[in-house]
Amino acid sequence: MRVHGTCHHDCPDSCGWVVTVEDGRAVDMSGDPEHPFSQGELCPKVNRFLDRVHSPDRVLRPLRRVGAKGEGRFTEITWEEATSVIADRLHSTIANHGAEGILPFSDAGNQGMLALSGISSRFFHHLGATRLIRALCGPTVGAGVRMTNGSSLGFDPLDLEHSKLIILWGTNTRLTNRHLWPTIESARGRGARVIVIDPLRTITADSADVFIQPKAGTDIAMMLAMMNVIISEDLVDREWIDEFTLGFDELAAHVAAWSPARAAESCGVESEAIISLAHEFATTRPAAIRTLVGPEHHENGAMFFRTLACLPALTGAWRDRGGGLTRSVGSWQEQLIDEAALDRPDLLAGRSPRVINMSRLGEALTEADPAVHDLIVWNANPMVTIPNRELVRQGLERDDLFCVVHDQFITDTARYADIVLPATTHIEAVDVVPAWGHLWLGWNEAAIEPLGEAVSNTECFRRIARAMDLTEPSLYDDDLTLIRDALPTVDIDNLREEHRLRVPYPESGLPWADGGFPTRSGRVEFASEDLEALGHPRLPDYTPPREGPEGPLADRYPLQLLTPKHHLRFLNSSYTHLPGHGDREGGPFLEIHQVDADARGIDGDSTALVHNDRGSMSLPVRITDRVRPGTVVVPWGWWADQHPDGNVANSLTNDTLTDWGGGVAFNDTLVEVRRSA
Ligand SMILES: Nc1nc2c(c(=O)[nH]1)N[C@H]1C(S)=C(S)[C@@H](COP(=O)(O)OP(=O)(O)OC[C@H]3O[C@@H](n4cnc5c(=O)[nH]c(N)nc54)[C@H](O)[C@@H]3O)O[C@H]1N2
Ligand SMILES: Nc1nc2c(c(=O)[nH]1)N[C@H]1C(S)=C(S)[C@@H](COP(=O)(O)OP(=O)(O)OC[C@H]3O[C@@H](n4cnc5c(=O)[nH]c(N)nc54)[C@H](O)[C@@H]3O)O[C@H]1N2
Ligand code: SF4
Ligand SMILES: [Mo]
Repeated sequence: MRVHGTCHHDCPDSCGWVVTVEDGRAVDMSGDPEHPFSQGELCPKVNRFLDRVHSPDRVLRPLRRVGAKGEGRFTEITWEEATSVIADRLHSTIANHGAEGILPFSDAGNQGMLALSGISSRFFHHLGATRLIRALCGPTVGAGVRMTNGSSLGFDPLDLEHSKLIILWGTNTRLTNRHLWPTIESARGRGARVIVIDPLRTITADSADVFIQPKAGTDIAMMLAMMNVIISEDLVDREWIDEFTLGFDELAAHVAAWSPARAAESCGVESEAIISLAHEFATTRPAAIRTLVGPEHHENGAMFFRTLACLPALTGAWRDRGGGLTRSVGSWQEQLIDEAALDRPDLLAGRSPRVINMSRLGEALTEADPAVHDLIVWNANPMVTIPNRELVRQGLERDDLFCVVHDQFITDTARYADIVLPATTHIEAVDVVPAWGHLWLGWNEAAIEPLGEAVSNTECFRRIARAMDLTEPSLYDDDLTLIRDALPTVDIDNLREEHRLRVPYPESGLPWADGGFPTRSGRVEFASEDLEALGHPRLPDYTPPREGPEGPLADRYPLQLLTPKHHLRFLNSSYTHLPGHGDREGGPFLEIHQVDADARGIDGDSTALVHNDRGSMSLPVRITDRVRPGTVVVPWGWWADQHPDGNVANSLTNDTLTDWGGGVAFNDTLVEVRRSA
């Protein structure tokens, strides 16, 4: 039997796959050649997905902790025992401290629609638990673009096929969005040029026609100077500006002060390079800017994207198919989803529980008032993925904290759990996957029965609800009912049969050619009263990060640390612990420029201590010319026991929130490095 599914990872590609099942066992998995985006290819992570499914390390029964928190010693218990312990504890927290003492914590470990929300949201709404802001990945980009365009919608990335200039601005396409690369190569075959802008010379930068390497967090200065050049040399599209934008004169006056020479000082890119970038962008048609997530992880992350979104409006790039800005297309998909029907916020019944930002988990567990008593984690591994992780660890070590983790493995986070619940993998549960890198909504059929006693996220919360004797009927809706309710306009039987459907998108491929921007003015807002009302500059503006080379900490910690996605065989914190993945990537390391290494007596055979006030870690050194002097890199995703001293990249990272949008400034992290061996 061959069963079709759609990859669930938090990855823009949402590839189609086909699982071959014999006697109830999955014996093969391969890319679905009919998938329009992934075209039969999976990636080096998911090529070995069945090893993940059948891994001897899978958690297949509920577990109760018997060792100290963090030690990772557990004993098997029944589902009945597990859910009754959880039910008793949640009831007692609600009775003694109120439901806000419960913190649900989840991310996009499985970004299927049901895995992400549905029963879990209903359950916590019904209890009146603390609400979590999930803003680690993407919301800041959307919030920034929305302040300019009123909407975060960009164009279909496959239309890059038509582009003659493609600027990959802070995205590592060949690594993080690999199935888009053939489209870019095909545009190139027809004469398109590719420019990569990144503080790190990535594998994507290696393939570019032009590589521009600003200091991280400074691109806004470069964008302002581009606008300065485009306006002062009258390379603007006057007609488009008059018809569809607001505040051009104000913007023009403002960017007049941003000469390329001034920007060059901030971002470290020569003024000539900024000028030619401006010329090329303004004089090539169609000209596209492609971006994903990386640059949002700065204190000025939302302003980055608000400013970036001004560029295509100045030059009228939106007129052309393959011109304008293309980023996550999640919002096109979400138009099909009736979120209220899926998540049932009405179950809050007029209550308005507090909200906690996931990036501040450490603070929430150690300082929140009222305190967090119970932490329920699924779809997430915060001990590896959340900044300022030493504070997260302190919180998880609290004796009086009750922690439940629902996962497929004993992750670094699960080691701190009182109860671990076994989770299915994506071939064991039905779901629908809304992609954010292309326009196909994918069906995911369950190919095999759940292994052991593993359950899907929906079933997990149904079981906890039942153990708590909750009588709200919608907590017990089955998966197909949830899918039908959440996708009211979709023919579900057809979706299931066809394995996917293309979400509505303008046939012309021109989302904004005729304006219709849903800002208050109905125009692209170069000047924004809404931003001003929120206490931000009304015009695009560059503020250097406080934890940056121009900030007060730079004397003690002169090096800027980037912790990007780096490994072909890793997907965030997943896979690092599996054979064929972590072992083949060779272990964590510090990349440092020769100049910075020499200044510290470090060479390629050294071990270095990377440290700041939040934490420290020892790592083998790699001397590199992929970064500028002043920047160091520690690839992220490794677990504690793969690091020499048990600390991970996020032990060092900054948990300051972004200017708006609720994201976090991982990349504004200053450190010092010294030789340790
Ligand atoms: N320093 C640094 N930190 C970062 C980033 C960075 O670039 N640098 N990137 C950030 C970004 S963009 C993101 S998206 C986050 C990612 O953070 P996470 O979403 O937490 O990371 P993942 O490894 O994708 O998935 C977390 C867990 O979900 C589990 N899981 C998978 N499927 C299921 C399921 O069906 N049910 C349940 N219950 N669990 C499941 C996996 O086993 C895994 O342990 O990390 C962020 N953290
Ligand atoms: N192989 C693999 N693929 C993945 C993932 C993975 O872990 N491994 N993770 C998935 C997830 S969750 C996501 S969100 C996507 C993310 O996809 P991307 O956004 O493409 O990836 P990132 O590594 O987060 O960031 C991209 C680049 O932004 C750069 N950057 C950081 N700060 C700045 C800045 O100030 N200016 C500029 N111009 N660039 C900057 C980084 O150096 C990095 O090379 O990838 C997905 N795909
Ligand atoms: S992780 Fe991304 S590239 Fe790999 S199979 Fe899944 S969707 Fe495709
Ligand atoms: Mo992400």
